Amino acid sequence: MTGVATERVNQRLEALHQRLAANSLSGHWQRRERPQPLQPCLWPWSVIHSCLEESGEVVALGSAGEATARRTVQLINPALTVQKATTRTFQVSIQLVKPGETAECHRHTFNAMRFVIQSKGMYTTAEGEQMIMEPGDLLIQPGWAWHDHTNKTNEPAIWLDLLDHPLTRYLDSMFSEVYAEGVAQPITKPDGYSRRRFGTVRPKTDAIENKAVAFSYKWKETLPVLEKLAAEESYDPYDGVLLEYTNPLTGGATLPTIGAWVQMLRPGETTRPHRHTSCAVYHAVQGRGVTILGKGEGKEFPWGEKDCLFVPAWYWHQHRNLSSREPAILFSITDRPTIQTLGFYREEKE
Ligand code: GTQ
Ligand code: FE2
Repeated sequence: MTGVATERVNQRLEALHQRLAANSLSGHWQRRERPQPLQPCLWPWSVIHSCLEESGEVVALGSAGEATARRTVQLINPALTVQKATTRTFQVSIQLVKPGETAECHRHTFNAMRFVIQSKGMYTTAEGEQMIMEPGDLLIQPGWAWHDHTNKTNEPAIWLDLLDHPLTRYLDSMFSEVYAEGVAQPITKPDGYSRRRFGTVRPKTDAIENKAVAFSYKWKETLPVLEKLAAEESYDPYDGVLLEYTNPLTGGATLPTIGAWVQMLRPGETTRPHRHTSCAVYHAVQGRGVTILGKGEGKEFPWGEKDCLFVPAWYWHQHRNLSSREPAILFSITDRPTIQTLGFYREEKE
């Protein structure tokens, strides 16, 4: 083509781009803005906790005036400040309810789990059932279950909120309702109602209608499983002694969108590196260690008790327990159920 012909084509191309844009169209050949890739991120507990404590002094809980419906400090991924989210699909926040307070009753389409950090008999009521919160317990309130949190003890209660809220917002399916008949719902079910009906030994029924039910997993039952499997050397080279909190109805993932896992790294253990197309947020329950991200010249993320660490999808990672005497325990949540359901799950092992 001659210089003049090329110039003519360029002019037409420029005009075409303008016309496409003016009509909400675009050419495949046109560049788009790439979203920022998610980076690893560590949130030390000392910082989370001091901010949470401070919020306890200056942020009122409730529905009046400036008060907030939930007093939480949210883990924000540096690449997701606009969305105010921990990952693209789930949110991890740390909630504080002080003595005498109630986080008022409501329900929403997104699912919620709570991993208890500090509580001496605080409880959440879900669908009319009071569920006591003890450190290490995991509670589930599936979408559209009424829930409120009441602290009648004389100690502040703190836990992790694990929510698929960002995914429901992305899908335009986030709706919620405030309970109209009071701050807390009435307790209408006896203690242990759900555990009796949905545990592994349960009434024989042909059809369980719901896909998810309010439930609680007790730490005093989980910890001995970790300890005994460790003693039996029943471990995975990539994850140590790894347990999944299975959905009581399906036996599958904890929630359709988020899996909750807990793992024990035996004294001195270093897991082998692997990577997968799901991401995870870890919370150290006990012990001290380091997570090595990347292969070869991996970057080390040291963690201690209660610290939180985000490991993005497709990052090589391995964990090391820095103690030669004590086991380390990591609780984690992962978007793997979402990724797997959609057929995007891949894994590479070294
Ligand atoms: O405790 O019900 O962190 O509805 C965000 C939304 C906690 C809760 C959060 C919620 C809750
Ligand atoms: Fe809620």
